[in-house]
Amino acid sequence: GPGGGTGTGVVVKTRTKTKKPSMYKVLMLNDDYTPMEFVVHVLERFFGKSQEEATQIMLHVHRRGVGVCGVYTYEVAETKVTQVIDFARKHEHPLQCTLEKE
Ligand code: TYC
Repeated sequence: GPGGGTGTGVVVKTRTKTKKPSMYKVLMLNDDYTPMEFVVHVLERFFGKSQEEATQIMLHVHRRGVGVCGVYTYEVAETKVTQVIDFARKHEHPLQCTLEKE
């Protein structure tokens, strides 16, 4: 730190400012085909929502077209998006979700 050294005459500045990671919203998109119960299941399974919370989010997306599933660091958010799209694909549903920087 200021005035500090390593004992070898080399002064090392201690950095105390830490950068908070950028946060990313995972957004769920509405479509005409994915069953409502499937979307609720996805929100429970991948986003840790209760059945009540999941139903509210699903209905919001159904009515408004898009809704927030959760907010995560980039790597976690990207993993959720991939997991949801792969899971929907496996069940032959067109459900889509995406990332948005906060
Ligand atoms: N609109 C779909 C239906 O009527 C339900 C749905 C809700 C689909 C949310 C996708 O992200 C979604 N079956």
